[in-house]
Amino acid sequence: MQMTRRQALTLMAATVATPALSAPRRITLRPEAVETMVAGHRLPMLAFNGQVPGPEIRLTQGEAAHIRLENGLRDGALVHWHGLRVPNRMDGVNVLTQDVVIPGESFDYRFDVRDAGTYWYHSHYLSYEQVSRGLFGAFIVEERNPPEVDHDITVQLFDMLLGVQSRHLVDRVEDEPIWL
Ligand SMILES: [Cu+2]
Repeated sequence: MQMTRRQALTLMAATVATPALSAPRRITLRPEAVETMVAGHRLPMLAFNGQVPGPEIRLTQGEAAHIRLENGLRDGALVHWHGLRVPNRMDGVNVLTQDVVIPGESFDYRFDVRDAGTYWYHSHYLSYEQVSRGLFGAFIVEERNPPEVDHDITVQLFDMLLGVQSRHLVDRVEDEPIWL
């Protein structure tokens, strides 16, 4: 069966679209350890608000972002707003722009979203591990006067390389890799 591009996008949206937060003006992101079943493998993941990818953040151009990071990890945490123009102290880069948020502590990110577009947010502390375990999400800034479209959907693609015991290769780099 031939599929149109729109049909394919709709199908993909049904499987991977991430729910938007209902109250975007005051947002809390809480990273914590979770276990997720993927293709029969129980994987130790890290999730913002219990979900991988994290919740989609959707604001309107010119709006103020008030986003509290509550660290529910047993490790440090930070959030970097990839591609967004933010004040340097809000950029979420360990050592360079802020101290890491220790377990149980929180940090309030405050910035105005100046540019409409499709962005993402992600951990910037031990990101080779924390991002690859799931600490990332979509950040959409809508135009003040958005164009008319049939559908506006978000699709995020994410792959993981696992070892033979379903261990993430961050843990066991000597494992023989398998592909999901
Ligand atoms: Cu980035």
